[in-house]
Parts: sequence; structure tokens; C-alpha cells
Amino acid sequence: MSADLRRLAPLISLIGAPTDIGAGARGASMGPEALRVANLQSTLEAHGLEVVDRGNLAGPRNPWLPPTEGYRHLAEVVAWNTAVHEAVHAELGLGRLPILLGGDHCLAIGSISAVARHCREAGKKLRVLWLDAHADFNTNVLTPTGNVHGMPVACLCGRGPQALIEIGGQVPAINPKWVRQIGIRSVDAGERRLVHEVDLEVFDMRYIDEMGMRHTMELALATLDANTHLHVSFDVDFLDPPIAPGVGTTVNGGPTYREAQLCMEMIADTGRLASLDVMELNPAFDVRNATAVLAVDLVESLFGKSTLMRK
Ligand SMILES: [Mn+2]
Repeated sequence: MSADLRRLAPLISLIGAPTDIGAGARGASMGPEALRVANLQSTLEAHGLEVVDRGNLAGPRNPWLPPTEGYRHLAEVVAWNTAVHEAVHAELGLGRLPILLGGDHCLAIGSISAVARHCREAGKKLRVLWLDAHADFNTNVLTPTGNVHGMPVACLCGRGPQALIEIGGQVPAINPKWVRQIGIRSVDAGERRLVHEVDLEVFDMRYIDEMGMRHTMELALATLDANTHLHVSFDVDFLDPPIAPGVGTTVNGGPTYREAQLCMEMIADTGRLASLDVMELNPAFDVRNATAVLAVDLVESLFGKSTLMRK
């Protein structure tokens, strides 16, 4: 890479959030270390990117209790998300591109509320791509489990407990119109009603089957401009389980390896990616760290690795 290009390349900060506080299975707390073992930092550095690993955030341990008023571990979830919020906001303030290493997906509340706060301060528009098998739009009334990793999009859109929805200093933290969900194939009945009510733009697996990943991504990435901050929240359970067994909540029928690569490459092509979550990697379910290796491979594509013979 030329010196000019290197100056334009983002400065990346890795932030580990080793907790499974919002999950229905233990083990996502080991996700950050598995991504490091899969050489995330050196893989990005090989593309000429400057990467700093900030290490792991600290927070309360997982008490593994049943729900109270429809939430499991709400106080601990708030503590972890507050830590994530401050860390992500600080990196954006330094002009850096944060990559949050989860950890379960409840932490996207802290991460995306920080991104939204940064965009308000910087006068930027925000687009959120939510890559996931699930809509994550549950509330304490709708949820069958009380696990907050099923609620982050609802919380970000202002539907959730006060302590969580106000973490970013403005309620709601984001407008549902800024979100594009991709890969969805498991939505609870009450959750589906709410997703329709707020008019969330969802490209579910049926849509991807019928229209293809290319058309899906063209629509999901439409109308980005030079003043748009693009955030990707990548739940590893987005991927088809045979290629990505290392998650707590597998759902059959996800994107194939090639579809996932195309998704990431088309995001990279926009040049707008400004923050990223890599969530729900669970080494307790993985096979020889293969899911972590695949996640790193896909993140590499997000930052411009092309598998194609293009100049
Ligand atoms: Mn999720």
C-alpha cells in the first residue's frame, strides 16, 4: 500500500468485552480471546492497517439467575453496556475505528448508542447494518427468556428499561429508519408485531433466497453519502450453522460462505465503514476455533480483502 493510501486507512482499536451477561448460554465471554487467537490483529495489519488492541473491559461476573420483571441480570447488563459505551465513544473521539469484540449481543446497546452520540456531536448521518439470524427486538413483556441479547435493537429504538435506553444521553438513541437487518430467520410472534409497528427494514432469508445477496446489499447500502457513518453489528449466528457452529443460538438456513463474503465485500466497497461489533462468538460451542477463524476472514473482507481477481 502506498503512503498516501495508508494515511487514508482507518486507525483501528480493538475493544474486548468478555461477558455473556445477556445470553442464554454461557461462553460468549471467551469470544474476545478466541478472536485474538485467530490472529485478528495481525490479519488486519497485513493489509497495512494500524491496529491497537486496548485489551478487555471489566465488569460484573455472570450470576446466572432467572428473570426479574422480564429481564435477566439487568443491573449487570447496564454496567457492561455503560463500560462499552464509554470505551467506544472515546475511540471515535480520537478519530479511530472501534471494533468491539463480544461478548453477547446485548452490548450493541452500549456500542451503537456511543456511535449515535458521536454522530450527533459530529453532525453525521448514521446507518446501522444488523447482520443476525434474529431481529433482537424483544421487550420484557414479549420475551420468552428474559435474555437481554434478544432486546438490543428495541432498546436502541427507545423500547426497554430506562437505565438501558438512556445510556447514550438521548432517548431513543437511534431512529428505526437508520437500521437495515440482514439474514433474519427467527423472530418471536410478539416481536414480529413490534418490528412491523416500527417499520424496521428487514431483509430476511426468504428475501435473500429470492432476490440474492447482491440485490439485498445494494438496497441495504443505498443512499449512503460522504457524510454517513456506517456501523456494522455482526452477530456470528448470522452465518449458516455448518460453517459457524461456535454460537449459542444456531438457526438453520443462514448465508453461505460465499454469500457472507459478498455481503462483507460490498460493505467494504462503500468505503464508509466506521465502526464494527463482532458478537456472540462462543468458543464453548466451537470446533477447533473454526468459527473464530471464519469471523476473522469475514472481518478481513470488510476491510478490503477481495477474493476476486480484480485490480
Ligand atoms: Mn443478535
